[in-house]
Amino acid sequence: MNLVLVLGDQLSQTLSALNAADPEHDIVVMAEVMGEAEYVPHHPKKIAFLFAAMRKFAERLRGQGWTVTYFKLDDEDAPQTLTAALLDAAQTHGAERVLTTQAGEWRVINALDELPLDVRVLQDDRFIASHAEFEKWAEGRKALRMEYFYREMRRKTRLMMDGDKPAGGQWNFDHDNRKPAPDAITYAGPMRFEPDAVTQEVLALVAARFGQNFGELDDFWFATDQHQAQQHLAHWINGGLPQFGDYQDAMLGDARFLYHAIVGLYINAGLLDPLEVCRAVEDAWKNGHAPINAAEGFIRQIIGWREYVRGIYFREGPDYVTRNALGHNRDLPGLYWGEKTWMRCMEKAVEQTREEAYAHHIQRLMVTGNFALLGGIDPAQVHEWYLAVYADAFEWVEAPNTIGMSQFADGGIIASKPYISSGNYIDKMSDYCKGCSYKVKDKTGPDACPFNLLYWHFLDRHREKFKGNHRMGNMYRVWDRMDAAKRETVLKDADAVLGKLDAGEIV
Ligand code: FAD
Ligand code: DLZ
Ligand code: SF4
Repeated sequence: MNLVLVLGDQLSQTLSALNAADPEHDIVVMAEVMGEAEYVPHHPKKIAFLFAAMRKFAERLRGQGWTVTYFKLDDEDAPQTLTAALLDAAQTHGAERVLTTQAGEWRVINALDELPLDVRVLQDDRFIASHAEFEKWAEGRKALRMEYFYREMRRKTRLMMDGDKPAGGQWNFDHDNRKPAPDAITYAGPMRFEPDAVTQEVLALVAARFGQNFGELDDFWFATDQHQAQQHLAHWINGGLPQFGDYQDAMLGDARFLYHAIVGLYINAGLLDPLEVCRAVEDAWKNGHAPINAAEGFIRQIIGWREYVRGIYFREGPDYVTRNALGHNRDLPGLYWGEKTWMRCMEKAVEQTREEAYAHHIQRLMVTGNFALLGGIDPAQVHEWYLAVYADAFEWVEAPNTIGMSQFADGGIIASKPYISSGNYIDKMSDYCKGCSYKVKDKTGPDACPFNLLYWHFLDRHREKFKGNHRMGNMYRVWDRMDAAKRETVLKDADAVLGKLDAGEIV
């Protein structure tokens, strides 16, 4: 008899560990444990989502004839860690062997590795590329650029292919995307679900145990099972997908979701299958419901970016999250946890993060991520913040996005240049600047947008590192052409902003 460990982000009927097990003899183990719930201060909505989805998944397995040992967090004598839960179940059932699908975090992989039980780890085949395939692709390449990997994945999945050519004659239709924020949004946003009895019980537990964590628990609306997640997907394909590409990078203070899919949390937890999601999107394009730039842009995020960052996480190893190529060491300012800021873009991005456990990619990359990078914040603290506050955050996907793409802390494995911008970009893509206390047009002085000041400060302080990067040559030429006195003022004003961050003053 085997124990079959199913983690909170492995809620898939097709999970390799379940496929390898025998419902007649083997016992599924699922555990809500403090060890997972508090190693970073997860957003209460994220914990509630996972616990409710775990409980419902366990019930579903039972309905299919599986025996499930399920540890609830508030059970008397509940184990505190995943390994303790397995040892407890092993003793109760006299089991010596554990089947498990590889976890999405080195911390958990290593802990399971050290168990005094025979642990058989199976590949997580919910992904399109295996570790071996990614290694084969990466081997011998000077630079691991997502775009080339993506083409391999298109060929492998046959998604949007016309024979051996990409549909529409191009692999990438991004030049049709990235439009600035529209005046109005025609999509009502993600499907919202009334908490059922299971979810309500979990909400009460989370309120009692994690109510102090950063994040609102009220107004919980996430899907918590496969069926609901599929309903939401159909709703988004119908209403959101057609304009997903156009406004993918736009930001609006009063429209938190724009045309985004809000499927990351469901796919990552296992409620939706990534390939099935892509096929549904491909069908919508084939039926003429969605334009090619929307369908291709979306599919690229899933079979391109999502698979690619996973490949990097496992290739780079456990020390990836500690990298700090730019030597940044400033503490994460309190404004990330909701303290007052005068920067409207940051205020809005953090506010919706607190309320929804969600912000879209450009808010993460070009607002909160950009500010942390320009401000020289310690990437490990930035990483922990992203891992804690988003409902879709698991280390295999969060860390490469934060450490690599956003903070350039891996020295350029993922990004060929740092994702930095002045306030100008934020102004172009959003309506944030109109209501801001700072003036986006001011380059120096007391009202100058902090992004404008810190942008040049970043470039100036990292000149040695980036002077040879031909993609940044233009930025340095503009800086060098600036009047010397003005450069001095910019650096002085930027230092004042950084000084305020260090002193814990409002910025
Ligand atoms: P959409 O914008 O509608 O995109 C569709 C899907 O494509 C997403 O659900 C996701 O599955 C996939 N996708 C898009 N971009 C990426 C990407 N860069 N990497 C991996 N998958 C991608 N994504 C996570 O799933 N978990 C994270 O913890 C996470 N942390 C991030 C941290 C930072 C600093 C940044 C810049 C990005 C991060 N992302 C993360 C990527 C991206 O921001 C989210 O996937 C996306 O915002 C989720 O919202 P959505 O489902 O509405 O996505
Ligand atoms: C994120 C999370 C949380 C908050 N709680 C649990 C839990 O109690 N039990 C569990 O099995 N999984 C949980 N998870 C997800 C795990 O942390 C996740 O499986 C690993 O980080 C690997 O991705
Ligand atoms: Fe953000 Fe600067 Fe615009 Fe204010 S002016 S919203 S700080 S980019």
